[in-house]
Amino acid sequence: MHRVYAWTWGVLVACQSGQAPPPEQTTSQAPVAIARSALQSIEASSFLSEDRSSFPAEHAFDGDRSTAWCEGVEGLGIGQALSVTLKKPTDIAEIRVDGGYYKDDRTLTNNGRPRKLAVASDQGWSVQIDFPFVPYREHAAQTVKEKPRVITQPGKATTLTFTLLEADEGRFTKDVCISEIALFAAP
Ligand SMILES: [Ca+2]
Repeated sequence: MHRVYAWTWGVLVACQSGQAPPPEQTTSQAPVAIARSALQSIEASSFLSEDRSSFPAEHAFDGDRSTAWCEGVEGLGIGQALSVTLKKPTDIAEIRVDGGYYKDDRTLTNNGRPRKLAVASDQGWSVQIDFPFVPYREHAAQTVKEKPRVITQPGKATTLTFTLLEADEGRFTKDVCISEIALFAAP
């Protein structure tokens, strides 16, 4: 079953019919950031490649908001997917996504942005992420702890697949981009 979350400014709200938001975590131990070195592989169904630059899947996991994965098919890339495989099964506690190309204000607004992503684990669970538009200036001011996040229950995964379900085109292109995805393990 899919659980659907939407976030407003820093606030996570469960949107499943009539349910209250998920309770705050009661553990005093915070989720632990999963290092790039814990990742086995990063792949995408397509990526944008232009004359002087390309936007491969690895750019979504390099810790740098000035680089991005951009899907590379015609139109908004609905159904295009990004997959990350960890070196061992891991209890995923949080997933934080930059839903757009957050290099700077112009880059963000010129390019396409995801509006809804599906996140599926190879261990059988999945969630959906809704993205309201967050202007660059507000987003850039967020620390990693403040970034909007999806809280899983937690769920175990070796491979996580992020699939574009809905997207908004940018001012100049329909190439949909994600600057960064951060994964956190249960403590
Ligand atoms: Ca990046």
